Amino acid sequence: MRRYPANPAVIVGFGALSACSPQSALSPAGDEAEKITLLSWILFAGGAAIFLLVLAALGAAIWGPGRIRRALSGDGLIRWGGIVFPVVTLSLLLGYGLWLMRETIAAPTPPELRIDVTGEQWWWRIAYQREGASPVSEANEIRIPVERDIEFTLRSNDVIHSFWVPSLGGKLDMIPGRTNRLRLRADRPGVYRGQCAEYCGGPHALMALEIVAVPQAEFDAWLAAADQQGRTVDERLARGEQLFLSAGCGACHAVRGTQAAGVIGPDLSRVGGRRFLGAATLRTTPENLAGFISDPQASKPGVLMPPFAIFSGEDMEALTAYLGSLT
Ligand code: HEC
Ligand SMILES: [Cu+2]
Repeated sequence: MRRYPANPAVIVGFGALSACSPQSALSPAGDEAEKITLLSWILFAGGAAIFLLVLAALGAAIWGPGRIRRALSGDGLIRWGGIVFPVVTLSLLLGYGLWLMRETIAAPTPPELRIDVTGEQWWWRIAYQREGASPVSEANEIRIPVERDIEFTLRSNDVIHSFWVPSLGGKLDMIPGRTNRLRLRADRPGVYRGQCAEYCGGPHALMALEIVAVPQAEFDAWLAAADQQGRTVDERLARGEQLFLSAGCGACHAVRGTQAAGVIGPDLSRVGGRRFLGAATLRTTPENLAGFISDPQASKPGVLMPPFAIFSGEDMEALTAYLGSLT
């Protein structure tokens, strides 16, 4: 059998990575997540205590004096330790967990913002609901104002997905034909990474998302700018837009202010302003845009976008410059 060297650098490295990971239920950045962190620690501590107790009983059963060994092998231990103890502990924990999470399920106050999130294979369709105005379509990156109660309306268009941003709160399944609601709140600005938490086929592991929490004023300005899209562009960007429209990208993608109004793929109206492409798979750079367009399978195997290896170098430059300008 091969033994792995216990390299302290590796162990310390992993420890440090997990401690500062932005996707961790143990680094909460909001009320909901704090409750879950508390519950997690209670479960860890309780689990550890029971584990030690079982080890102690095992040791006593093997090496202990005859009197203790007889007691451990009797019916009493099975009745009390095997039935009564688990039933009581698990019932108390269930009650405590439900009590702790009651506000996530039925919030007493109306939300300050509603965002619809629909699971798609393998990306996230997003719509910001606005009072007195039409919703704003987006994809994959969710902006929210800090210190506001946000209600996420979770649905699915195909199979079961699960919405989970651990630093902000619990996870909730997205089930075809059902609408689930999840309340989250970010206490401080930051980028919180999430992940589809229910296997949904193919590149499920590459179905991540980011929630970007910003101050309210910044959020309002960002959302309002959606109505001002369709700006004047320079020659190269105009060429890029024309390539985008003539290549048929608009059959699947929408860009506000253009004829492209497809709904099969992610809305690209602000794709250049997102940190990542392909549901948090690739950094948004001109090179990655070009690579994703000419061969999406290479970066996201199984993805439902066909390859477009039809563009010359110059055309691709114009196309990616255009997409990058959509912020
Ligand atoms: C048949 C439908 C279809 C066509 C046509 C299509 N795409 Fe896509 N595209 C998709 C789907 C589906 C995704 C989502 C991929 C994923 O992340 O799973 C996608 C994702 C993308 C993304 C990443 C968006 C993001 O925010 O993650 C870009 C950029 C993109 N497409 C550009 C293009 C361009 C440019 C064209 C035309 C040359 C094009 N697409 C044509 C279906 C299509
Ligand atoms: Cu999934």
